[in-house]
Amino acid sequence: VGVKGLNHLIYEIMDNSIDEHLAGFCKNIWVTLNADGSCTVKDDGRGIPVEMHQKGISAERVVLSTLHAGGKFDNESYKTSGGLHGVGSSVVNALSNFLDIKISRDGFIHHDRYEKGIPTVELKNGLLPTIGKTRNTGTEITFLPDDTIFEVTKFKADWLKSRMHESAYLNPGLMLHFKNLRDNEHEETVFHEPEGIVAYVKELNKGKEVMHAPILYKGVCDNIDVEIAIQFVDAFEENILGFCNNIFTQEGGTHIAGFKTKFTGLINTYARDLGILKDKDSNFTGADTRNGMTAIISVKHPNPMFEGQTKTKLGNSEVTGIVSNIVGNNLKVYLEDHPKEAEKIIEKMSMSKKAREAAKKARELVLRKNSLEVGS
Ligand code: 0RA
Repeated sequence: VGVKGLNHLIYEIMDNSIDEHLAGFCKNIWVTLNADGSCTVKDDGRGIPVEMHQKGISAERVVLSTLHAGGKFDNESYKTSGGLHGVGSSVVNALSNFLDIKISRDGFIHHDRYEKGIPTVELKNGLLPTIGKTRNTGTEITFLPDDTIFEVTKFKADWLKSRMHESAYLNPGLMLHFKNLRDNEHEETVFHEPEGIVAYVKELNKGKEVMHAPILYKGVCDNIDVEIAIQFVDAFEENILGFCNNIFTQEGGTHIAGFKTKFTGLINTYARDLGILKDKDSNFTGADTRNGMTAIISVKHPNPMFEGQTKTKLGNSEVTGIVSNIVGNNLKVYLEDHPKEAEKIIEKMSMSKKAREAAKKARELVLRKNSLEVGS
């Protein structure tokens, strides 16, 4: 009921439109903060189905007033639903003073409206009334959060814009149009990132000294889509962001694990083959190989399992091997095709290894000296 939850209402509606994009039918999403405090999310997808669905109720009513109705209509074309909560628009509806919906489909604009989750429009033969004709298709939802439930009712425009920008990076074919019509805040921005996660990595590394052009790996296996972008900078922090179905996996998971293990393993093999690591040398640790690394690992999974305290840890075990294979197939080729970059990157790992070993020795020396002094 705080401001985070308030903004989340928009994300739930937006995510449905993004699902429609993932299904291959929506190119634009318009999100508008209206002067009256409501928010409009519009897309140019197929439009939520309006035909009679069950017991004389329009399909749209089932989606907007039933928990977990989300993607159950058409599982085949509705593959990569975020699925974090899966209750989406019906929850937004229940938590809104009003929710108004216009669906463009089959040549008509179909209209429905709810107040605090209860429909206020009369159906005719179980069908929604139409309020005009159209050649377009799409869904337009306007809702005003319930001020008796939420502690605050003013959406955070900055958070919303960041989220829209993130969605643009993760969905390169999608255009997200932001508009603020609130008093004294008028603004219009379009988020479109045709370069996808490569552009995301560049943005994260802005102002830092980058060591090479971003590396991009893409692969599909068993209906699971994997995209990885990597760029090293001349710094020591490690910044690896994971996503599953556009959801940021704060707690990591199997995609991140698969990536890290394979990356470290392959670098060690490569460094030994080239004689950078000698027989007497120990391996690079995972942290050695990731010093200065910025990476995005984005997977699209038809049936994601989210675990952990905040359900932001990807749990699907098969993902580890798939990500690992994709890294394995591509990283070796990259290193062989880009010897100059490979040398710079591995040089940095060697430095990290040396620094780590020197620090360990120094620490041991201090501890030994200290124990001698205590003994005497
Ligand atoms: C279920 C089935 C179909 C479309 C949608 C849902 C759909 C939902 C939302 C929510 C926001 N925008 C949306 N756009 C589409 C497919 C219906 C068909 O086969 O035409």
